[in-house]
Amino acid sequence: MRMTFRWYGKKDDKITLQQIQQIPGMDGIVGALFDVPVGEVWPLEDLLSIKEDANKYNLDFKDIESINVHEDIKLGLPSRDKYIENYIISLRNAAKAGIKVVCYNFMPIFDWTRTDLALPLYDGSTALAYDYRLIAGKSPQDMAREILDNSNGFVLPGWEPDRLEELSKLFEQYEGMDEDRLRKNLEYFLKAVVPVAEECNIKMGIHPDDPPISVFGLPRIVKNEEDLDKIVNMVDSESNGLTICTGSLGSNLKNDIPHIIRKFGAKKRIAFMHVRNIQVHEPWVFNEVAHKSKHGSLDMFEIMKALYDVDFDGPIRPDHGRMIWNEEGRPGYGLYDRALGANYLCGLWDSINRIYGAK
Ligand SMILES: [Mn+2]
Repeated sequence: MRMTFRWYGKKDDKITLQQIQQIPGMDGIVGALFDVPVGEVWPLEDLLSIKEDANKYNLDFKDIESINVHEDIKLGLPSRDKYIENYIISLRNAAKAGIKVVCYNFMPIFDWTRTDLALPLYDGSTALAYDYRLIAGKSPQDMAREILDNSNGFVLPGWEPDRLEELSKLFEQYEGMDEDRLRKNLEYFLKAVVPVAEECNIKMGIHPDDPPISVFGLPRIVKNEEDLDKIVNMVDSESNGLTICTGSLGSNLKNDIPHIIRKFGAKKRIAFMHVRNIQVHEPWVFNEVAHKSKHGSLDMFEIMKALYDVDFDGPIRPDHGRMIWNEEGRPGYGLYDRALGANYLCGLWDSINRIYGAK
């Protein structure tokens, strides 16, 4: 596997490539072109420029998170074909730049939802949290405003200010959309892009819904094993893959992550791993924690052992970290706690390979 670190680019990330290079065991960065509006083509030269910068610090750039899917594709509007064409050109450009994995999601309107971006934990650190009781009675606009006000001045992916201005219109467009219709729209998209991804030797990896439950009445189709089954069956190709995000799927304790890894890993359908821990207090009340098993609800050893068992050889990254040591950064994406998380995952991986035999 290759250990990676999500990086927001020279302009938008205060974390430097040198800092990432100094994290033990780090193989590469996960990047994206944040300046390209959703639906537009990703220029090859911009991808090459990230790669060149990363390579200067001995870091690979083989994984993208995310080429976002235009809302018209999710809505199944006639204009979707134009955006799918653009997506295909972006995939071809990505391949030319050496990209192997492209993460995406199919969540209507919101990429992810939290009710608190800085919940104080027992040790003075802060973490992202979700509590369904705090959403009840709130409008999406209230929610969006809260997230924008608490993002420490950073733009958060999926919560770009200009998109939020269109919230009411977007909600109107989704009126009457149920899971089946949304699923059909995903299938239409996959049938168009997966053959190209396959040709380009790229694995697409759909990110689970975060949290994996309907929020504000919007349909959600990447919530559990059953949903994942339906998705991998839409197009029979290893390029039609999954991003297994343990913190997203794991916020529903009914999702057995090691089992899910073994099942889809055996079919070579895991494109990308996001590995982090969360503490689930009761259904749909959870907060993020340090990566170590003892701090949360997930058994991180079992998760890494499952990856070992299925010979996972794709990218993995520590996911959201807490804010520690007075760091002021993009919520979930500071340097310190993610670096600690990466190191913990590397430690588990080394131990597993020592105990069960290096493959
Ligand atoms: Mn994730």
